[in-house]
Amino acid sequence: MSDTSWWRHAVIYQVYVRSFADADGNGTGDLAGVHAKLPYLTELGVDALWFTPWYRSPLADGGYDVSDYRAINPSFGSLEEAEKLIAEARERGLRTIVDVVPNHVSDQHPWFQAALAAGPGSPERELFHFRPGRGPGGSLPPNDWVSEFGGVPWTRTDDGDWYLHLFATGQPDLNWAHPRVRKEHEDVLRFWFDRGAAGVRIDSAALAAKDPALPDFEVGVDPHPFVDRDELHDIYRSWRAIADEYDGVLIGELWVEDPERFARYLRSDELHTAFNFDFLARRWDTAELRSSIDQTLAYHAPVGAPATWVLCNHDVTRTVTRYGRADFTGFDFEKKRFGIPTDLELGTRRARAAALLSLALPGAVYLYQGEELGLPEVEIPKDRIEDPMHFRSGGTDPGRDGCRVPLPWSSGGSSYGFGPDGGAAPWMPQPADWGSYAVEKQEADPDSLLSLYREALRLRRGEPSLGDGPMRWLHAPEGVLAFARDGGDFVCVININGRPAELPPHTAVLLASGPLQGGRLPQDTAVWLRT
Ligand code: ISL
Repeated sequence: MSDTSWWRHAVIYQVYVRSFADADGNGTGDLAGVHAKLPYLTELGVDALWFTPWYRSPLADGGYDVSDYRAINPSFGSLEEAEKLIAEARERGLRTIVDVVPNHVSDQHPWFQAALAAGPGSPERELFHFRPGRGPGGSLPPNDWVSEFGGVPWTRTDDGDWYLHLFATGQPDLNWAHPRVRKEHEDVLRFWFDRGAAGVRIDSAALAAKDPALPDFEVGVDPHPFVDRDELHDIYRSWRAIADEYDGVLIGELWVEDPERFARYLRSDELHTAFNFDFLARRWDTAELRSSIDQTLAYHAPVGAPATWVLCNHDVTRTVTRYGRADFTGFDFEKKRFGIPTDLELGTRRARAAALLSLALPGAVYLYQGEELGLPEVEIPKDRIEDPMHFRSGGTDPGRDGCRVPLPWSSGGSSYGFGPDGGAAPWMPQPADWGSYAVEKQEADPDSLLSLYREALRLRRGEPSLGDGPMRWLHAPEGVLAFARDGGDFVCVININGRPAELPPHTAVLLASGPLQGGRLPQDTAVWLRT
């Protein structure tokens, strides 16, 4: 019998296809590469694979600019390969999550090309947000909104009309008030559920609906002209009806700050679950992390949705780097700059402890590829940066390529095993010490981060009380957090910023993120205990 609530306690591995494994040696990761590594993923012990967009795309924003949802990007493979991959992964117990991007398409999408060709006032333009400009000769953008990537979110076409793009110029926003836009996305959902997808990750899920008047932004005015608008709930209810036909899961990437408004999407007739980004934005501090955990559990409980724990993804600074930065004080999107001093040894100790913490908390966990290897954020040479965020910041923000560097599978070779030896150089350069993080090396080392993840995931599978379910805080010394699962039989203790701590009496160590000191738990270390 299929477990329809698997997503409530799953560990979902995020595959950034372009950087995972390159089987054909063209420098870009591909589906054949993922297929070849299915044994690795099975052995790691995750439950599902979430593929960042693998569709046809000019890759102006790493694939979040889709030109055809029903085709695989030719540099990644074919639709047949995707179907085969979904089926074979499922045979190994790995479910597949696909990514859909309702807010926008690529400027190469046939709809947008047709809209450009058809000209101002045409029905083709109604699928997007085209407007005349303001000011003399319409030379100013139609409103004062700011792009999510920084700068003006409007681009003027040759015929004088402007089009809205909340992200890069090559990502025109769709008009969700248009029935064809709704219908098309419903068809796309069915297309991928019919091909075996177990769920859908919904990109920028809070942005798709817009105030049709596209008014200037006014601070504090509710509703916001383009964030978290009520129209979205109706859209996601129709998606849920489709997902339910397939027992499919809807996972929202929902940037909604107010926890109560966030939770409004998590309902039995809307989204099943959504990423919780609050946790990864917190400083390495007991009070900070505890308050994030308490708040997360508090707003999920009343709606009956499981919490989720995300330490990293393809948009944020790698965990070991984040936790190794003395000045890390919260969301780093806006604060990213070149040359930030980082203590990677410290960051790695903390990332190891954070892994055990997040895997012991109630709910589901998202694991971004390379986190299990402790990869650091890479500082990409300026002339190799591709991320539109870098360019829209005027070149001050390094952008997000530094967490998207092709994985090292072997200690040597021309691309550290990412592609065949002698194949094309990886699309993003790998740093000189990349081989020291290689899978091959970590597999042979019982103390590696990969070995820690494997063991933690193995234990988690054998502990039915982990994942979804209650937890109870235990008394702990200052700087230390301790909580029990499984009616008290399973305990996680993490020393965040305290003195070396005694372990609770009558407990046996199941797993530790680092060495204990004379039986005591040092700072930046977590332990799983059986009482
Ligand atoms: O990375 C961010 C900087 O502002 C986030 O706000 C990010 O833009 C937001 O999380 C939405 O991200 C998603 O949609 C983007 C894409 O670039 C990201 O990679 C994706 O995760 C546009 O499709």
